[in-house]
Amino acid sequence: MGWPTAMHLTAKGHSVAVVDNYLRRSLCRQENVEPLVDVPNLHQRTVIWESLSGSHIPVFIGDLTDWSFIEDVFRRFTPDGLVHYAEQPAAPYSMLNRTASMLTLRNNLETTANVIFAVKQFCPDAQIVKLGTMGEYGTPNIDIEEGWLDVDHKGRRQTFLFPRQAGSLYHTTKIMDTDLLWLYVRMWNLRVTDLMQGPVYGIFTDENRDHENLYSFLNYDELFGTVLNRFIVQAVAGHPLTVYGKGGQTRGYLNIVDTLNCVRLALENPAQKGKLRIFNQFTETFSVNQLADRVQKVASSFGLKAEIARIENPRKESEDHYYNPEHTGLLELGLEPHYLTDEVIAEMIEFALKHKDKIRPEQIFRKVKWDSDSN
Ligand code: USQ
Repeated sequence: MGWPTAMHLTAKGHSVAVVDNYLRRSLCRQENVEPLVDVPNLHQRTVIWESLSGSHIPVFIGDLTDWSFIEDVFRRFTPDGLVHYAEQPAAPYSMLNRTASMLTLRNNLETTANVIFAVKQFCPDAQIVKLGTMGEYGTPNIDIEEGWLDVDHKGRRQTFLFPRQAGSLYHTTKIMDTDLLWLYVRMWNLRVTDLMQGPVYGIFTDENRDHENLYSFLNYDELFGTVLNRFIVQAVAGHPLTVYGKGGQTRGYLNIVDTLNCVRLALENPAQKGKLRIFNQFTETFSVNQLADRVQKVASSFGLKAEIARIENPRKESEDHYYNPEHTGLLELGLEPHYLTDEVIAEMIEFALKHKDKIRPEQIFRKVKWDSDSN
């Protein structure tokens, strides 16, 4: 999401620099799960974008867990606001084995802590927009509020962070990030927006639509691919759609176009100083079964069969649960949702069909069991 966000913000008139250590690319290579379409490196992408838009985006390649690197970045480009995406982003990867778990823990917590310290030192008025996850809340049997819960207890009342109970180590690091941010909002009067995002789908944005070299990654493998993107590629590859367990797992989803708008709206309408503002970032909820049915239906209009397979769930999660999360904050800021229509699914299928020869079916399901002994 980093590169699409950078293009989107410059297209809206903001000055943007990007920082990356290619962690996701290198983990994908290490695990032999490449995205569907290879994309150029950031230097090459910025040259293409500058030729199309006239916007120059400085690139800093390095690791945000390295304090001397982050100091250097903030000295050379001191922002009014920053978007922190610098995390190992895959729940299944975080449950792969001990090495992957430790990498996720170290990377995600250290980058968040370094960002907090850098903001305090170099730009204490800048807002941190942090990408959290709806998975922080888990699937509780009560309505999920937008970040906070009023608790009445023995005749007294206080507002607390909404109870959080995640289903993977990755999601748990995001809970820990929220706790770190909340501590330093209270200690140092920072301004922070924590975006609890659901799974994102889609490829095309206003900025990349006609330029394949500017696309974001489309992973369809079991480790880095999210469910809808996976189902689309599976339908095209003739692989049965991999519904885990009963398929009643319900999540809040959003189109990549809405993700970019949510992040921009949060930046352009910053949280007050001393406030941790939390938004639930999704536009509609679906169960896995509903997504599989939708993909099956649209795939059939392309002459694709798309069988649905209910396979043993490699994860440990509720497969049949209550799910009613609030999500009004971003709509109040002006978000105009792009919903999951049949046309959107069809556009994704067309994209996957165009790249059908690059699909490697062995990437689709490699049976990473979340409670496996190899962990
Ligand atoms: N699922 C299937 N079949 C598949 C893949 C997934 O049934 O082939 C199910 C999963 O078991 C889960 C649901 O679909 O119940 C969503 O899984 P996912 O892989 O699309 O998403 P998840 O692992 O939860 O993580 C993704 C992103 C993560 C983001 C999160 C938002 O990778 O970065 O934080 O979505 S949320 O899920 O709301 O926590």
